[in-house]
Amino acid sequence: MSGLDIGSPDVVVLELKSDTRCIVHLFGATVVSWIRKGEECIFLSSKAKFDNKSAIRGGIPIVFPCFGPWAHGPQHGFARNSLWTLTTPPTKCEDGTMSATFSLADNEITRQMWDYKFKLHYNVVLSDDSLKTSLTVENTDSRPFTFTCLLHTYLRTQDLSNTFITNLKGCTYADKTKDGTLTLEDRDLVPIDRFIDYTYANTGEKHTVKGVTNNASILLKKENFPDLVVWNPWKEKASQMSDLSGYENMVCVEPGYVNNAYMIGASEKFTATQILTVVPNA
Ligand code: TA6
Repeated sequence: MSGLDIGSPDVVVLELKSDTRCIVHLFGATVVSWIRKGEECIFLSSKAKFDNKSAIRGGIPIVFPCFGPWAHGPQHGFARNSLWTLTTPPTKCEDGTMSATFSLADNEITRQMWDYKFKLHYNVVLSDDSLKTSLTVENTDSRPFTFTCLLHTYLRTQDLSNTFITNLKGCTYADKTKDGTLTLEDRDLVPIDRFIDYTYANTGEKHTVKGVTNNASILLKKENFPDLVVWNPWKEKASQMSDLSGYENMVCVEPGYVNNAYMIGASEKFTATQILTVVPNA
């Protein structure tokens, strides 16, 4: 991966076996690699920057406290543009998985944008065939606040003409390629065959992304992330993004709590989880 320095102090490696590992960059607590049985499952742009200033292009960026354009700060909020802390180093668990935990608390910079006290906890768990990432939002303020959040997952694909997403039929999506027009999804399998920027509301707990690396499939399970965003910038938009290479080998399938803001009371916690599981040629 060009640009990623695995030896950097900002890089954390969870190695389960010689051919199964996950790499997390402390900038944004961004998962930048998930290799399962020797196959890379996550897309990371070869032009991604690792300057600890701009969001890493690819991997699993964490979106908080706002999905999309934000009046108080950068698009998709500050979580993916902040240096997180490794709170629990990679640890082999009794169930045979490898786990690590990261955290981000409010600071002068975040409070200038958004004057609330909070703590984010991010748990990454690697097993033989799965990668589980859980985001917990803790309101450490004396006041309630609202937020939207999402895991902006970039999956690596083999051939987009063989890439489809299941279990969206009957859901309504805002089509951001058509000014947010609300549309009913009537297809059993959603192809990735054009510029796509769809925000589906209240989808099911499970979606399969067919035709990813090595022509396997990835089962995406989500808990407390009611919505799902699907994005591929396609040729024209991709050519306008200086840090994106290879739109042909990626699809973003993003579990989120984005259609409605979540109101969290003082001292309350919110947790949402994504579990990605590789399903060999089904
Ligand atoms: O998740 C889809 C989306 O909101 C698209 O509209 C596009 O903006 C994409 O995220 C990437 O956003 P970024 O700020 O990372 O360039």
